[in-house]
Amino acid sequence: MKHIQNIDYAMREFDAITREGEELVATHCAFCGMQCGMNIRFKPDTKEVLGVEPRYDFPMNGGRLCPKGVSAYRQVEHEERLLYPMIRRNGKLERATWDEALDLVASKMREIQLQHGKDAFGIYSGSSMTNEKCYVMGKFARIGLGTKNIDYNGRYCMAAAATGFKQSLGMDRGSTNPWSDIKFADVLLIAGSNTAECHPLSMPYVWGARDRGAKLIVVDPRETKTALVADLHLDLRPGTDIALVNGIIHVMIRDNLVDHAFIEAHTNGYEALKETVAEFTPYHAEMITGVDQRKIEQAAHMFGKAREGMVMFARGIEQHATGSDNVSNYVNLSLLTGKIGRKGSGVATFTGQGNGQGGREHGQKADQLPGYRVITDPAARAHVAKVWGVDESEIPGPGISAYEMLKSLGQDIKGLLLICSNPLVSAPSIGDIEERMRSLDFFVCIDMFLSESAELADVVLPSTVWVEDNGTTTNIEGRVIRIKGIDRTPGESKRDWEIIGEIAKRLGRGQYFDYGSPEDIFNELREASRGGVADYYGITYDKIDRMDGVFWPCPSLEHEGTPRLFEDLKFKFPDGKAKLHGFTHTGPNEKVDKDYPFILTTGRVVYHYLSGNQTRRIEALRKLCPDPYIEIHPNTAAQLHIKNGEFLKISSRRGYITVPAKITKIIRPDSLFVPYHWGKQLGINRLTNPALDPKSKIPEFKVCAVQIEKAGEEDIKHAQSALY
Ligand SMILES: Nc1nc2c(c(=O)[nH]1)N[C@H]1C(S)=C(S)[C@@H](COP(=O)(O)OP(=O)(O)OC[C@H]3O[C@@H](n4cnc5c(=O)[nH]c(N)nc54)[C@H](O)[C@@H]3O)O[C@H]1N2
Ligand SMILES: Nc1nc2c(c(=O)[nH]1)N[C@H]1C(S)=C(S)[C@@H](COP(=O)(O)OP(=O)(O)OC[C@H]3O[C@@H](n4cnc5c(=O)[nH]c(N)nc54)[C@H](O)[C@@H]3O)O[C@H]1N2
Ligand code: SF4
Ligand SMILES: [Mo]
Repeated sequence: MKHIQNIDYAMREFDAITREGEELVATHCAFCGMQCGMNIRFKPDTKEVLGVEPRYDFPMNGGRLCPKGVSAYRQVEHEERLLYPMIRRNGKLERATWDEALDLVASKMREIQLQHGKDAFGIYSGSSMTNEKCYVMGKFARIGLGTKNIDYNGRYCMAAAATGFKQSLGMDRGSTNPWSDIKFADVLLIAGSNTAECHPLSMPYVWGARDRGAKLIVVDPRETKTALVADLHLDLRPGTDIALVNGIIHVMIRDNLVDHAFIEAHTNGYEALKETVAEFTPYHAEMITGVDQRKIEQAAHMFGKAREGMVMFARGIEQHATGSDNVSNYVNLSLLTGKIGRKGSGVATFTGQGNGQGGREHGQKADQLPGYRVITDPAARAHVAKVWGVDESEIPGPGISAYEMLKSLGQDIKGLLLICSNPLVSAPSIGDIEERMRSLDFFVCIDMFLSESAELADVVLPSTVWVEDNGTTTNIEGRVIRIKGIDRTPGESKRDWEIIGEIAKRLGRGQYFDYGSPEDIFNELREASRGGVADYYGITYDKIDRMDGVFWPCPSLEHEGTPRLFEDLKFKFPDGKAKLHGFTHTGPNEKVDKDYPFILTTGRVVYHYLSGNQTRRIEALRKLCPDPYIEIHPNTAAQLHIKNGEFLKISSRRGYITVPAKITKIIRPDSLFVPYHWGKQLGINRLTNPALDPKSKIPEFKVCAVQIEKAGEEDIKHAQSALY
């Protein structure tokens, strides 16, 4: 029963061809939330990995991979893999045995907790791991270590989308629709997403819709490759999405483009929203956003008049101090026009990390238990305690969010376990965070490459790469799929869940983590999530194989999963109605002024992934984009007499870096863009503003105030020493 056929392609009938002396394992990409299907070729005797090919039998990507996908396998045999545990001795990381390293970790955990209390040891986790590993991390924090302080890198990524969806729709699954629905839209509004570079395999869906006549509206301060092909590009000033959307809503109400019957039957809050947007005439919106008012009128008509339409967005609207409200305001567009719950109508955020969806559902969030349960809810606690076989009182309460945890290092948090994240590149204001990390009493890091963060650890434990283990991830659509691995553990490396099990054993809690396989973990996760919002109970490994993945919620073994949410127009609130919220424009936390006159925004390039700890090591990718740069508009460059390639010193109130100028019309004259995949002296997060959205605690990565000047010789030398 394979019910979702996403991309049509002629080659589906062809099976992958296996050459003599090779075997294939059918798995998914290590990188973004698309989770494209791929076959990894390997030698069955030595388990050496030889190459990769796209899978034709997985509907999401149907025979295609992006540049990161085709090179992901090059991590596997990489010479810089961590192959044995290391302990810091006399200031240097030195080879140690597993027993030495694990004994030290457990004894330091005990010591710190005894001296400073249970919560003084924190866990900082990540969503590039399988559901099974993310689940184990949440459980280990609560009943292995007994700390309330666990959070994860998804706080920087999906947190605002999650909070925004909850406040509008009552629940969060990144997309209300399967990706196969996109091509049935008559209009696509894509905001703050560099789709072509960050979710390249989503582009065939966008083009599919356009082939059927759909209009494309792109909202982005930069003329990205996606904006280039748009019917309408709204090139707003970074940090002004609320004003822009208010302008669009104003026009939709004024010109009677809203669906009054839908609003009446299925939403609350319309009158208050109407009042909020009353002052946002297109002219007023233009004054704030810098977008021509005629384009705002056009967008309202294009979206309002279409029969089916999808609103899609990503970090460009989410990584703001008003991130959750930005999300809800974009969701308002769908609700006001009744475009939800149908083929071709709905809302979606582009999930970032490979398991950015599943990783935010099963308990590694500070305030959450498996199944998207709330940790303060007595019924949720009782359910999970029963599955875990502990007394409910043993489960701590909510902890602090990722950036708040980093700010507490050396103070409330004396010891840290870091797994699957590299905050010394990816957190805001890394200059400050580095100092705090150095002040920890004890710091252990689990990674497969020595990251900028791992370099500071007291103990480094080598883990395996994604294709050396089995498990599941949940993709951008909410589809649970299987990651299949090759049975190999290079050197002395171990799988994350095995390492955590070993630590738990040494803490006297081994009985709760005594799993034989990822499938054992998944079967426990199914029970723990049962009856929750993200109900995985009805999903089994076997069913995933049979159905090309299963969409949650899937509450029983007979249930076929839920590709499309809200078909019955019952939203997850007690009265079944969605909530319209009105927001007034407050703007970014940090405004430009005469000392810091430019808006800096940050993001990605197609060739690198996140902190770059994986992709900067892959030669094929590094060659295509070796170093960071700053995008600057030709007019701005001319005014400041800046030449292409010239080194610029960019400063904010928190720090500075020096990188070469890339003069390009892509960017607005009042704004600058720097990709963030590098650390140390090339880390743009030395500058970014750590202001958090109070609702979701996502940092404002997308706007801060900076100044630029031609770099002096010393700064250029310092920068050059880190360039390739
Ligand atoms: N190549 C590549 N792909 C990736 C990743 C990667 O690192 N590299 N990471 C994955 C992950 S974890 C994530 S979260 C996603 C991120 O995917 P995206 O969110 O698409 O990527 P970003 O480059 O962070 O930002 C998207 C766009 O937001 C725009 N933007 C900046 N400020 C504003 C604003 O105020 N308003 C609006 N409307 N737009 C704004 C930027 O110009 C940029 O084009 O990508 C995933 N895919
Ligand atoms: N300025 C700025 N900063 C940003 C953003 C931005 O747009 N602008 N985006 C933010 C976003 S959306 C995100 S998602 C974060 C991500 O930032 P990070 O959390 O730092 O992301 P990664 O680079 O994926 O870090 C993962 C680390 O774990 C390792 N790793 C990978 N897989 C595994 C595994 O299975 N097990 C173990 N043990 N280790 C593994 C990798 O080698 C790497 O060192 O960055 C955020 N920071
Ligand atoms: S689009 Fe995403 S999942 Fe697909 S190959 Fe590229 S990085 Fe991998
Ligand atoms: Mo992300």
